Amino acid sequence: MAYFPLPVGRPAVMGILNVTPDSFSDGGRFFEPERAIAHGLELLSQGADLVDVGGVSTRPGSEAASEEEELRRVVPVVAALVEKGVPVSVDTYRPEVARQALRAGACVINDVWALRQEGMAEVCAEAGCSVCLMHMQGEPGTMQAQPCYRDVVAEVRDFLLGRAREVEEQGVARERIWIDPGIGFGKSLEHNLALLRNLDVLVETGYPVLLGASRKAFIGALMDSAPVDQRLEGTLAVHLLAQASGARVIRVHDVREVARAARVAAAVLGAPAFRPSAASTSPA
Ligand code: HH2
Repeated sequence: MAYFPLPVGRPAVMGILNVTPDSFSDGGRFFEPERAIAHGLELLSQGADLVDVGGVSTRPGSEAASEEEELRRVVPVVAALVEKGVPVSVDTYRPEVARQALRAGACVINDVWALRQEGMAEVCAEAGCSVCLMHMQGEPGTMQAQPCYRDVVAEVRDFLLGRAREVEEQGVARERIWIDPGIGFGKSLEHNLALLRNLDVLVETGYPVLLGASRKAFIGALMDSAPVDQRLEGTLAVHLLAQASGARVIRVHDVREVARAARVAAAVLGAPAFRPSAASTSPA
């Protein structure tokens, strides 16, 4: 599959697979390739539509691993998952990692730098893959120090539209482009809330919107400082509201719970393609 066709009537659920020693919520758990592959398959069985493989943590304050190390972490896991029929996206900003991951069968490049690295758009254009352009103010090492906007919603929208236009000029097909406000990437609590409250502004651009807020710090802050492994309810609330606003992809750690909730939400929202069939309706 060269690109990822989005489902209609419900958001695609993107399961997070961090093959890193230091990611903010699951760092180290899936660092061994066998464990990573097993977890990717588990995410699929829990209802993920695609699995997002990342080899470099972008948590606030993180330092990037080398390209060689990223390749070593990511490519074998991508190849193994693809071989087992899992649709795979790769969370990277490096063109060489994207190139090798696409060659191994990935169908989406998810880039927190919105394809700004030299050569990245060309690699994606040539492969014909889907791409996710994410907004970030600053860089992971320092982005949470003092995020500052005049109008966060307008600035994020304008940045994403500008990037979409540029990557289209570099050969990426318009229908392959997704956009993402980058929750927590150079944003305060109020910035995150403003973006979530006004997600329709991004949806109205016509590009499919991806939302990734799973277990992030602002959810903990709104849940009496709940630790990272106890933020499920907040994660559900944020992604279901994003779904109601029109998000087409939701990127989460807790795939089983979010996928089931999203299915119910889709029925309530009235998406015809997602009503249970007559045969499967029982009174219970
Ligand atoms: N968030 C993270 C990483 N990649 N990609 C997109 N498109 N949107 C996001 O919001 C996003 C992302 C950070 O979360 P996680 O992968 O769990 O942590 P880490 O960066 O520490 O590996």
